[in-house]
Amino acid sequence: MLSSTLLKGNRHIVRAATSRYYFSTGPAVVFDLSGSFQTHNLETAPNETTECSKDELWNMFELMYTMRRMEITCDNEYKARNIRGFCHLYDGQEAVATGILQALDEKDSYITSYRCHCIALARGGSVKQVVAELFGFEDGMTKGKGGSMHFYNKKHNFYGGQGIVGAQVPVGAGLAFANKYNTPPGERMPVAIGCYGDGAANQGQIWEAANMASLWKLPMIFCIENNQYGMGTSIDRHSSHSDYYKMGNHIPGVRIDGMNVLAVREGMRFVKDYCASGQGPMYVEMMTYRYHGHSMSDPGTTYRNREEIAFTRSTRDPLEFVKKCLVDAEFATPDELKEAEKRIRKDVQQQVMEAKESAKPSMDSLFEDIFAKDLVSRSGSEFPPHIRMPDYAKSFWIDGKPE
Ligand SMILES: Cc1ncc(C[n+]2csc(CCOP(=O)(O)OP(=O)(O)O)c2C)c(N)n1
Ligand SMILES: [Mg+2]
Repeated sequence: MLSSTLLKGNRHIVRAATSRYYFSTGPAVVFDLSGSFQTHNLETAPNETTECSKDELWNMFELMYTMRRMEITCDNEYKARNIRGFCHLYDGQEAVATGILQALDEKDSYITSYRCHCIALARGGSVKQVVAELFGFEDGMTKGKGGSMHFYNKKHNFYGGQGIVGAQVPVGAGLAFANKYNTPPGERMPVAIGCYGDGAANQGQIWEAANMASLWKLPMIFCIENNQYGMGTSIDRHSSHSDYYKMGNHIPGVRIDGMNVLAVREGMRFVKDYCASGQGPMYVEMMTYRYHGHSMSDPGTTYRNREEIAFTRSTRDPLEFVKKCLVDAEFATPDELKEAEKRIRKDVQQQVMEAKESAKPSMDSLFEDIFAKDLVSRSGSEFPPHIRMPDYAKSFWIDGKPE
């Protein structure tokens, strides 16, 4: 059942602003996090209490509710055929990204899988930019040329959005290498976090990246978002074990309640401290759940039942949890929360309308922002040589049969 425990009240903390979702001032209360963590190969552990101010908690709620509404809107727009192609939604997992983003800052590199809309939103994006990208419009975060799986924001150190399962992990280790390389010896390093799913976690490339990260003591966080399922396959069917936080073997690990945003934030502060101080990488397992199917082509109910989804929603929902924390701490009344939800819903709707007013990218722009720019003919009749176009001569059909 959802429970938040307050320990004692009214301590003052101030944290510097780094973006609209990070600022915080004002009195704080202390929340109990006991039972939220399990550790592997570690002598210390994350704090089992956390201080949180009113502004911080409101920020987390507002970001998480915006994520939830944005994903629900994407679902509707997909069903209305305004969004085509792949589309993997993040609802249910909002506390994971939000807590991570609260514990890290924008100097830390972030890379993730195809389930990336909400991270793009929080790392310098807007609902309009995310949704416009899904529509394939030029106001989108990657100018309408990336789509659902390929968000990217270098200014905010967000490196995507990867369609190939697990591919982001070695790239993440490369980002960690760069962060170490560019930091003077002895100084705290920015960390890199590579998020991937339980289904990806047994891939060979991840072991290889972990080996190098450990050997070179890279500030790399191997973050497994364990939502209990790969693409239609439960962890019992696809993994010979289920203790993902122990998968680094000698690399230390932490398992965190990924439905409790305060536990994610506190746990990730601990992990960041460890990795930034030069002790090497760490494995993190976030215990979470996704409400939608794997992607839009998966109803999500053939390999799990509706009761399981309903039970998780009613007992572990990350948004209901943060709302309960706000009310318990007397940071908000239920009416204030309803008002805020109404305001956010309206704002998301408004931004989606604005996204719809954007246009398709021009034909010319299709060949911009690619490495092989110089090879491109601008005549419009030729394509860059590295793009294999259909051979119409071979695919010409006469009377329903190939020529
Ligand atoms: C190399 C590769 N193999 C297979 C796929 C197809 N595929 C996409 S997601 C997925 C399952 C991944 O599950 P998990 O890692 O648990 O992530 P989740 O979708 O649950 O977030 C598969 C098999 C792919 N995109 N890339
Ligand atoms: Mg999964």
